[in-house]
This record gives sequence, C-alpha cells and structure tokens, in this order.
Amino acid sequence: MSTTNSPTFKHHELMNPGHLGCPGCGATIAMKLALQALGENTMVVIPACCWGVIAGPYPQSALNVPVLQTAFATAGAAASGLRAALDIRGESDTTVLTWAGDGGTFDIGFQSLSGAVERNEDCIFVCYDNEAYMNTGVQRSSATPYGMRTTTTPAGQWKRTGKKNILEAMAAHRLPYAATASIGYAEDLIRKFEKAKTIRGGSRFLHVLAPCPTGWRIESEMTVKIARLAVQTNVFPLYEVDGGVKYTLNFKGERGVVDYLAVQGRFKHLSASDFARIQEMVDNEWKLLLKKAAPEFPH
Ligand SMILES: Cc1ncc(C[n+]2csc(CCOP(=O)(O)OP(=O)(O)O)c2C)c(N)n1
Ligand code: SF4
Ligand SMILES: [Mg+2]
Repeated sequence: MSTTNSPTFKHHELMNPGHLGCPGCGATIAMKLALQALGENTMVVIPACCWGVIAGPYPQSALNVPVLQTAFATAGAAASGLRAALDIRGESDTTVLTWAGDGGTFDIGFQSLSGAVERNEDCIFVCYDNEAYMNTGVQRSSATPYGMRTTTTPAGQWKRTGKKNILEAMAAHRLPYAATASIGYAEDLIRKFEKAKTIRGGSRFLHVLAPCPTGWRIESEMTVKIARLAVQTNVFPLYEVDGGVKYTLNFKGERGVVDYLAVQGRFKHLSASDFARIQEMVDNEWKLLLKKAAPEFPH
C-alpha cells in the first residue's frame, strides 16, 4: 500500500469551507476525501450525528451534493427508499451514500443497516467512527474502545469492555464489499471509495476512523497524525473483505500501542499495566486477522 498522504484529486471540490465542524474534525476530512472519490452524482443520507450539524441548516449547506437528513435509527431504511426512488426515475447511476456516526451504525442504527445490507441494497454505507456519541457530549457507544474515559463512564472510571467488531458483523451479512479506512491514509481511503462506487447491484460498507479533537482530547492539528498512529500500532488495521469471506490486509503496523494511547487525553488515566493489557488485546485481534487473511498477507 502507498504510505503517502497526498492523493491526486480527480473531481472538483464538493465540500465548501465554512462548515460547522470543530477545528481539526476528522469527520470533515473523511467527507471531503469520500466525495473526491465518488464525484458529484452522489446523494448523501445523514442520520442524527455531528454531521447533521456540520453540513449546516437548510438552505445553507457545506456540501455541493444533495443531503437527506433522517432520524437517528433510520439511515439504512431511508437510503433504501432513496435508492428505490432513484431507480424508478431512471437515475440508477446516482450513488446513494449513507453517512452515519458510530452511534448511528454500531448501536441505534444497526437494525436498519443490517436490514438494508441483508436485502443487498445498492448503496454505500459509511460509518465515520469517532468512537463515542460526540454531538451530544462524548457519551460511550459500542464503538468506544477499552480504556477510554467518556462522560457516561462515571467519575474515575473508564470503559472496561472492548470495541464491537463492526466489520466482522457486516462481513457476516456476506455483502459484496466491506473495508476499513483511515483519514490518515488518504490515498488508501480514496481507492476504497472508488472501488465501492464501481461495485454496483449490492451493498458496500466502509468503516472510517475519524478522530475527534474535542472528544479525544487532542490538539486539532494532531487529527491526521493520530489517525495514522491508530493504523501503525494495529489498533485500527486497514483491510478489505470481498464477498464477506476474502480478507485482504493493506498494512502491517510495527509500533506499540503506547505510541497511540499516551498522546491522547481520553486515555491519560491509564497505567503501564493498562497499556500492557490493551497491547495484548490488540495483538490477539491482529493474530485473528492474519489468520483470516492468510495466505495473501505474508507474516
Ligand atoms: C432517537 C434519538 N435519540 C437521541 C438523539 C440525540 N442524538 C443526536 S446525535 C447523537 C449522537 C450521535 O452519535 P454518533 O452516531 O456516534 O455521531 P457523532 O455525533 O459522534 O458524530 C444523539 C444521541 C436523537 N437525535 N434521536
Ligand atoms: S465534536 Fe468531534 S466529530 Fe463532532 S464536529 Fe467536533 S471534532 Fe467533529
Ligand atoms: Mg460518534
């Protein structure tokens, strides 16, 4: 995989300056890159989440593509309806892009997403993952990692269970294409969105790590660096799953998790033994992934 972070843009800019995201918001970078890959013939479905605010109040919009805002739990259903309406109008070339946070994907939106993917709806479903309910003040979700302090982990406490493996859950639907991506690896992210666009007639799912300076308690200029460190430490591996079964790893991280954890305020309460426990969890997940990807990925 190319490790550069300087993609060549093919489309004109589809995201305007003056959006309502916080400075350094990873979710805004994710959208900018995704639309560069997908082009202007795209319609975006957004449930309740930070992006419901970032895009701006109608008739203003930070996006030069149509947006359908929908209720928190319903992105999969709304996208299915939009797809059907476009097809009836003979606009089958239009890409339907669902753009939900981790709460709207892993938790409350899971049933409508699962239903849509089980029907193999011809849409791209994206989770931009900032690992908590950020829009309402950093509450814990099932995407929140072990060790993170949130506003719903009581004083002095932090999350004691691990992050749900959403890609595995989606792969279990045997959908045509699923992949992880990080805003820290822009070329890889754009390639995956381009691939997802070309696979038509079924569901595609992309899980994009999008650091949130506000909730992760990092400086705004650290967003991309942290997104890269997540991959370089194997905390957030980059890989693809074709047809729900064929795993391809894109990158092998060589760094210890402490490089990623110790630079973020959300983990600053953790001790050396906590770091060791998280390293063990990450190593175990990585070994499982290697087994699934073998023999394509040498190890
Ligand atoms: C049914 C319902 N419950 C709660 C809310 C309040 N709410 C709006 S956005 C949000 C958090 C969304 O979290 P996530 O999907 O992770 O996106 P993020 O805000 O982190 O970008 C919540 C709880 C709502 N809009 N609808
Ligand atoms: S709270 Fe986080 S995800 Fe939401 S706009 Fe701010 S930086 Fe982005
Ligand atoms: Mg979130």
